[in-house]
Amino acid sequence: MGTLYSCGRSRGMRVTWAAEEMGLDMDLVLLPFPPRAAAPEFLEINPLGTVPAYVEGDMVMTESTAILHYLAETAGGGALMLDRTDPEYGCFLDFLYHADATLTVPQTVYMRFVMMEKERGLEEAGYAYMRWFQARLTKVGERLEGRDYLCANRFTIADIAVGYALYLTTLNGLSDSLSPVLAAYLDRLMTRPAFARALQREHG
Ligand SMILES: N[C@@H](CCC(=O)N[C@@H](CS)C(=O)NCC(=O)O)C(=O)O
Repeated sequence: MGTLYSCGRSRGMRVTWAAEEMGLDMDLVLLPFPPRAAAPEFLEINPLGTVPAYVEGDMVMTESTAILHYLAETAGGGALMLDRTDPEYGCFLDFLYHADATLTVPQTVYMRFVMMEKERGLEEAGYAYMRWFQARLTKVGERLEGRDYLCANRFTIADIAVGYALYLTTLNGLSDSLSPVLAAYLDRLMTRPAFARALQREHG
């Protein structure tokens, strides 16, 4: 059994949600935010101080989407993935990586400069990243026209990875950026019992 170090509602929620979908047991260690400053002992596990960090034996993983990929392959029996022979396999990987690099990172820059560190006087940069994020929603929006899930007509970890990026808008006030198609998709994901259990596990 592995151990997940995380903070409530952080990108670690991708992992707690996936674990609930898979019925996978893992220890969850919740840290105060930001762990880099509030839990300095965590730097011994992840020198970056970021969450999530997933530890299994000697292995330490610190990228939420890579952890999803690893668990879906090794513990989930492939049920939440597409096989590499699937015609949509490339598309599946593309959305898996798109989730953090393109859809989450610009929101974190917005949150940093507009919400958390206003005193730095970089709000304009934060708003520029907000607009960047809004424009980048086009690809998932178009993909979900007429589809319930991103790939192969079924729920996969690509939906968890992208779904978390959309869920983040409900925490940072950017949910008006979601088109009706994206808002309906997010609702569909958030009503999954495993999503509710993951929230419950993180917050009691
Ligand atoms: N690409 C990494 C990013 C990890 C990351 O930056 N996590 C944020 C929380 S969502 C964090 O730990 N921030 C605190 C900090 O930067 O010190 C992932 O997806 O896991």
